[in-house]
Amino acid sequence: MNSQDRPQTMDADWLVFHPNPSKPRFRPPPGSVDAHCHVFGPATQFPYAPERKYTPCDAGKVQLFALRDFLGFERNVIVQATCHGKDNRALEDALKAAGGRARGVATVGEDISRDALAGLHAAGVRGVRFNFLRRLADFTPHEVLRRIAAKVAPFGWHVVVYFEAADLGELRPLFASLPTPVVVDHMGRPDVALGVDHPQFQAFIRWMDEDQDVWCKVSCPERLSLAGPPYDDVVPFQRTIVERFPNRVLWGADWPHPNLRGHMADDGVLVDQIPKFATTAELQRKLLVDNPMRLYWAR
Ligand code: 0GY
Repeated sequence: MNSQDRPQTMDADWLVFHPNPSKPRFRPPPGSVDAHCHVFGPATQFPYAPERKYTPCDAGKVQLFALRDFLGFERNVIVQATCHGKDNRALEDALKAAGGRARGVATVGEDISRDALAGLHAAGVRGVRFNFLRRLADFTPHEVLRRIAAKVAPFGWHVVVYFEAADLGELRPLFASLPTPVVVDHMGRPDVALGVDHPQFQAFIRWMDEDQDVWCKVSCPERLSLAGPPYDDVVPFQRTIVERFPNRVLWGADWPHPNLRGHMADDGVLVDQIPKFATTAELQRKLLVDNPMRLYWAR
């Protein structure tokens, strides 16, 4: 069987998103944006990419928009997941169906034309994503990434990056060379066992201090936590970043939570974590409304 022929059915060990998340007690401020979530398939309409490293369960736009409303959010930023490769059709379809209430982050190759980028822009795409986790994507040469960033910069887009904390030192020169803002997924995946004072997390903070074009998603405690729900061991990391960089932080639920192991996150519990690290109404408004609106809806 070649990769094109791989079954589109979800992996045997795949954890499906929570069937009935709890209703959060925390009420997000009006106009709140869930700035990191995905759509998967449905595979019959939008097949998963041949080069994917995993095959998820279908998790489409209808379910995403229902969750948005249930959790008390008004908008989504839908991020292209690696299982769809550079085929952004499921993303575009969801953006168009959202009627202006969603923006997108796509994955593109360096051969993409200006017209194709303009089409993505019209659909609501405002960024491209580069993934540096080998379990998720094959290595793309840095010069190719730079050329893609140069192509999207004139559209006012930014670059979203997903990497492991240990790789930041090696990647910083690449990020510094990009002509766009850089948005970091999941706080650069700190090792929470090390604590916020450890040089690893302090290097991340120093980077954000030194480069005003770096933004951070204080998301995915469910991936980083060693303690499990309600993920209190991740709060000091989130709180440090939110209080120090209140104008460059975003939050996302990461539904449908690809590749979780051990447990499936309750999206309501994730929302109820927000006031633990964004402790004032002003910080919450910046995190959930002002910042994502500036980055995704003002361009
Ligand atoms: C996330 C995290 C993961 C997956 C992806 O694009 C993806 O496949 O981002 C992960 O496995 O850690 O942000 O959804």
